[in-house]
Amino acid sequence: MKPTNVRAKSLVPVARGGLLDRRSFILSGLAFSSSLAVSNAVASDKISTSKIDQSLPPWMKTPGNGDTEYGLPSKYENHIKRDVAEHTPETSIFSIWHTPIENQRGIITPNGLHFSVNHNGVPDIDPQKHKLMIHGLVDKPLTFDVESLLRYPMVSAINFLECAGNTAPNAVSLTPLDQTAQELFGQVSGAEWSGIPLKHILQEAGLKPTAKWVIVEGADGGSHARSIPISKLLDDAIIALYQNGERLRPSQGYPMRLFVPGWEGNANVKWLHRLEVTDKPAFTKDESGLYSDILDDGKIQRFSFHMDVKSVITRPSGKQVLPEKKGFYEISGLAWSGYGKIKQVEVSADGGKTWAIAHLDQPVLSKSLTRFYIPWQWNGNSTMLLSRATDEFGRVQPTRAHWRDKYASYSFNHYNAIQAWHISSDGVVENSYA
Ligand SMILES: Nc1nc2c(c(=O)[nH]1)N[C@H]1C(S)=C(S)[C@@H](COP(=O)(O)O)O[C@H]1N2
Ligand SMILES: [Mo]
Repeated sequence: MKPTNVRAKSLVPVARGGLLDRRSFILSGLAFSSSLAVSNAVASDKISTSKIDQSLPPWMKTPGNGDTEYGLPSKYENHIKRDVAEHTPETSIFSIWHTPIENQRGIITPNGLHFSVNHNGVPDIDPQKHKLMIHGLVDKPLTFDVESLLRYPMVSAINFLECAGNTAPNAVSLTPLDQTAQELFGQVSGAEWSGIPLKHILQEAGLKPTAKWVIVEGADGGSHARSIPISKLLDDAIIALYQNGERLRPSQGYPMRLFVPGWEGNANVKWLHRLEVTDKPAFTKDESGLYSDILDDGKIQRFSFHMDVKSVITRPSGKQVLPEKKGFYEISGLAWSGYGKIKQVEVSADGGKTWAIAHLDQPVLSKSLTRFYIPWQWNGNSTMLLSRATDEFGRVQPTRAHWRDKYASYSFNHYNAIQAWHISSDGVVENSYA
């Protein structure tokens, strides 16, 4: 970008606390030529006005290196990686890897950075030996190998995937933990998933009139399994074989997984090998234990498949530091809903007293991550940044207090409350309960 060094003239406030109309950046001709350490800070008084440097950097004076067969990110980006949640030797097989959500732009998570939850480790499956079986209440039981499935017509869709336990620390910890967006929100990712609509496979097998549910089982030692209503499988569920244009990564279920758009992560059974059509749910260990929600009155909600509407500001977010007071920043984040499209994201820069509508980046897709942003001029005082998403069905994120009223105090799945980041006067961003 060419530094133009034209100062802000028409900065249009849209809410208190310094939130600006998004055209402020463009209309005022602000140019940001030098990037600052942390956050996507915009320093209007650091715009370079020095003479253009005509000397050549060393890499312009010699031929470059050879390329590699499978590309990797720049070595200068090596610090951007997944982090694994703390575990003990007893729980080490159950691993939770968080995606560095604050370093992602757009709505697609690179495959190597997709979050991952593995109850029984990551199996090493030979695709030549892997089989998918479908049996139970069908006219004709079927067995497929990977090769024959790859010959079916496929569809693709960009969807988010979120673990029911994403952001659990904010549900259960009585005081807000000082953690990053990655640690708190990193169990959600976005990808383009390609595969075979389940309805084609179910139709081929022929459903008996009593068929209502399918018990879906993975080929990991420990056999993660879930009961899924037939209606979802006949709707938008796929047997996913590709993720962002390449075959699934082992940690995402290679060679195939169930993908049920908008539904809680654990229903998206990885390393898929068996579909048993039944008339009732099996109440597997995975659905009756860890993944049933305990309500405030002690009753248990048997199934809570949908991931509800949710959002988080990813920049600035937990443990980042705003480098400059009275600086310009772009507040940016992600919103999603397991029911459909995001209709609106509101942002507050004064702790929730006033709100402005953020800009939604295209494309805004159903059951997909949606990128929002809004310009902000920080006045240097301590404050709180919040985001509140609404989906196309009018579902709005609750406050943390409302969320906690609904569930038992120790319940932690499906936490979707409004997130607040506290900004201290020295620019430190910290997780907060508004
Ligand atoms: N077979 C199998 N499928 C599984 C799991 C598992 O441990 N085994 N983990 C589930 C959970 S809890 C989640 S959140 C998602 C995570 O998918 P990802 O690892 O591709 O992000 O996979 C689900 N499918
Ligand atoms: Mo999960």
